[in-house]
Amino acid sequence: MTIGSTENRAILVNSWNEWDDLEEIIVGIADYACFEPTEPGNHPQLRDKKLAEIMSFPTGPKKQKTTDKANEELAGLVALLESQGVIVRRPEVYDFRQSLKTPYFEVVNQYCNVCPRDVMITFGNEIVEATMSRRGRFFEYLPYRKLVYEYWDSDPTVVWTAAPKPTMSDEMYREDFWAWSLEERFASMHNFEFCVTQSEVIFDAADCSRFGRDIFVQESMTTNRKGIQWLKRHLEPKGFRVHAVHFPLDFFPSHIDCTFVPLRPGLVLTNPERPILAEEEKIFRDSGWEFIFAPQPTSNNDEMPLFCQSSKWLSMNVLSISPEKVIIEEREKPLQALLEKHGFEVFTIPFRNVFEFGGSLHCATWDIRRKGDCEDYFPALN
Ligand code: DAV
Repeated sequence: MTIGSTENRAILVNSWNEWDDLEEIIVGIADYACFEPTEPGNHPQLRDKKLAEIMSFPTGPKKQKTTDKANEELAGLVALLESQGVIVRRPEVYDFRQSLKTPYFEVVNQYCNVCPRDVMITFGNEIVEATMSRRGRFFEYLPYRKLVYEYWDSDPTVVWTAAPKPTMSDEMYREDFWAWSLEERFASMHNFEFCVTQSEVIFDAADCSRFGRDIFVQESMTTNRKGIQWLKRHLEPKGFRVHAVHFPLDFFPSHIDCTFVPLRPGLVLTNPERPILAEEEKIFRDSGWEFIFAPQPTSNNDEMPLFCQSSKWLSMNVLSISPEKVIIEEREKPLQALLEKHGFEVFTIPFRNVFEFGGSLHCATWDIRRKGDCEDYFPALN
């Protein structure tokens, strides 16, 4: 394999998969976070259905106390990572309270930069900024630019790519998606048409999962087929293989890391309510991969924080420090037991106050450097 040879380089950016020994990572911050705006690509809902009848989803900045609590838990993650010898960097503070007006859209405020995973991704020595899929997140790459410049300036082998920015005009969205009944969703679950159309290249970085030479990309509310095609044409000439993956029972898919989570070579944590399409499962089976079902999360969907837009499956949004060590949310005891049974050392930290900022431990981070090179974990594809 020619890609990924790390001989004789002062390497700052090098990460090929989700599990190798972690050396350097970015952890998001909650300062100036706002409620995500209602827009064609996103109709945020209050968790409490009764409350939702009398109160609309808020706009503007989140309460200082809410932001402080999230920052405290993010600081706990930083401390744990540092205690494990990992270098942790933070993005710049950015004022998400600013409204936006572009030639194609307006939003009253932006969102936050708690979840670098959604925006930024490292493919080996390359940093890619995703197109993003929602208006409130159009400029979310900006708080990471200072870090990107630092890596790019210091390490001449770093490649830096910004994927094409979409217009995010009305034509890019299918707004009636939000009004479909569950029956309609069930009937059309194999069409994989969601709130974004196929008119422009759209992807969020968190729909990608990195398995060395093979990259799996979920088609979702935040990544369309053109987005996957762009990733394919961009990455395959460099030696990667890019595969689209689908989870037909997930009617509101966004980001693969609560659905399909590799833990080490040969082992994926899978979501029992969102099985992968059979023909896509075969790719894994043929190369000897084992799937383990995540246990039911300790909260059901109604018990998630009031403003949290993610599902109970944030329980699966774990962060690997190495193929033997994984960080999970402290309440998820059944998951802890499962992982320990499979030989992992499990670290638990409180993180629920981060949930309404877009995710859990995997979402709130962006890998810069892990030990190891590009490996082929799918011999049956050769
Ligand atoms: O299952 O709700 C959430 C992903 C958060 N970035 C889910 C996916």
